Amino acid sequence: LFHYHTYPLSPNNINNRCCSVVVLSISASINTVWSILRRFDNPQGYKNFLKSCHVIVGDGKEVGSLREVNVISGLPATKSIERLEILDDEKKVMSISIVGGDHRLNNYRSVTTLHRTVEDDGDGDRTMVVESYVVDVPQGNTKEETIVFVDTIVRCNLQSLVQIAENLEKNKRI
Ligand code: A8S
Repeated sequence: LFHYHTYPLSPNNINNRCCSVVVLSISASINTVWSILRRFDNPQGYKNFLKSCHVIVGDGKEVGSLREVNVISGLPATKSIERLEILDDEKKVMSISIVGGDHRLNNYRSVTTLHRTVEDDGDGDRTMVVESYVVDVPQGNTKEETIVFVDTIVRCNLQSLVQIAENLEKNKRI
């Protein structure tokens, strides 16, 4: 599954592209986590920086579907147009690319994969979520600044995914 997190970088843009990866462990089953993550039509279900989302092309499940997301106020952007690149219910892989919007993240692509792991201390299900991305370094910024900015957003999103999945899992057990 980890080969999904490799990106072709051509020699002529390697200097102004950057990539990174965020990994978190979740105390919930892979199916519970996937049920939240797979909703291309509802990213605001766990991403706190988003206020709304509309699918504008496709059904939100087929590759090539487009969504327009509206960002909460206070951020350096108001909206983003995003394309579904991979949605694999069997392998639990999702990938999106950003194709428009009024932000500075050009040629952004991310891949999120889920991995079943075992609990150290008990018999509960655990899932590891791995999200990697590649993006152009905006004019006037360094690679390091770009990675700090994007890692912060991705980490916030995944931390929120952890909370929601763990709550859903607890409620299922009752
Ligand atoms: C995601 C990942 C990212 C989203 C970023 C990096 C974004 O929605 C926010 C601020 C921006 O400046 C860019 O998986 C953009 O959502 C929160 C509007 C794209």
